[in-house]
Amino acid sequence: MANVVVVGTQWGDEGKGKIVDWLSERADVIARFQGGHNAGHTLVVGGEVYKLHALPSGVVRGGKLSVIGNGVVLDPWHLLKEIEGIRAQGVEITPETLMIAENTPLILPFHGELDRAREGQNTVAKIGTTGRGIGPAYEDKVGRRAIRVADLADAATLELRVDRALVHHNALRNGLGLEPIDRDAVLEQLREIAPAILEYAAPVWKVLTERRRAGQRILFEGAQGALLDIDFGTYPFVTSSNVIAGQAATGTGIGPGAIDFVLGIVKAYTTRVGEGPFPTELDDDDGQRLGERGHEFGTTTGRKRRCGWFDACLVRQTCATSGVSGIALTKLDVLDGFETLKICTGYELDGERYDYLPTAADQQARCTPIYEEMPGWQESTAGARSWADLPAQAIKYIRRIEELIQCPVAMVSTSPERDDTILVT
Ligand code: 2SA
Ligand code: MG
Repeated sequence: MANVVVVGTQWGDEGKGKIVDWLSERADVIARFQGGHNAGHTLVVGGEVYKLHALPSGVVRGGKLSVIGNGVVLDPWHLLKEIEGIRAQGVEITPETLMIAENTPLILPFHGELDRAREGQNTVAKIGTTGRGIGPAYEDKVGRRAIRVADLADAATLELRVDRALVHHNALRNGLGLEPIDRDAVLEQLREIAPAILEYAAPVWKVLTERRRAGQRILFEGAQGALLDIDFGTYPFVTSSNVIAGQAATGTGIGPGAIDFVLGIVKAYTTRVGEGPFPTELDDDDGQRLGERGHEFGTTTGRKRRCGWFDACLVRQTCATSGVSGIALTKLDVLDGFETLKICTGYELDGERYDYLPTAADQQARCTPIYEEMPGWQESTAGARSWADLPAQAIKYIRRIEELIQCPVAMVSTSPERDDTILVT
């Protein structure tokens, strides 16, 4: 398969990191196309654990080009720290192995402050963000007042850009009771960091086009999940970027025709962090058990994730909006030992049956799941590497999911270790 996009099909934390790492071995270029360091991908390679937030997962493999596309919002200070940490683990990162699109908007310290100030007010405005300034940075991008990587190269442009941003931000901060921004301090910080960031700056759209023409394979690495998509997610409890597969094209500057396969990552149950509707959420022993067995704590913020049964209705919907070609089912082993498993096949709302999640927030909040029950399995599926290693009931569960979401299973992952993967050919 030539160019593959990997996207989360739920609310993030589906286990994309491992799959991306696995696929990156077969790719030449690995590109991030949205989000920022609100992502958290944990990779386990040869027993070594790598925690990545802003860097594409490809960096831990030698001989690959990792790309941060224009669809990303980049905190330059965070990035340099992350590079330093990964280097300390023995990984080589150079301008030949890492490129940042010149038109990538930056996350500045005042974006994080604004994000946290809004969240801290604990009013109706609370989203449960990661507090990393993601939303405010995207607001500035769309508001045409962002400072982009290329702006770092010219002192006069940088001043103009900072002034443009501050007009807006100081007015906003005044309303929130925050101190005005120290213009000179911001400029100084940016000038200081500019050379280190510019080292990696490149016209990514051009590099990708050339690489593609040369027959190289590109892996587009999504972060978060489709239900956090700014357009198709559970708005307003979403992240501020398009997360769905179409964004891989606009977030890097390559046409949609370049995408050969969309791999949707699907966790065998459901989790979510932050506020917002979650029809199959469990706050009983089963939910507790899913969280404990699945180690459901955020890689970025350490927050405990909300847990619930598999929602086939939602995944059918996200497979459609991302045009998923096939799915990778992850964390099946977390379900080992359950007496009975439930799968949500649709919702009931005001006496009517829905085969999709309605868009209106009040309706989303009131949807009650319609469940189908299946017997579980008592054997362990952890580490299974072929269908023959799986109990019959587990195979039935996978096949039922496939039917309900109307999308074929391309692979099954049975532990965080990269080789514990069953390929469906
Ligand atoms: P933000 O910070 O503006 O993007 O937050 C908006 C909503 O998006 C959710 N969100 C996430 N949900 C799950 N995983 C995410 N990334 C980290 C990870 C999470 C962590 O992959 O492990 O470590 O806590 C992620 N990023 C954003 C967020 O919870 C809000 O609901
Ligand atoms: Mg994650």
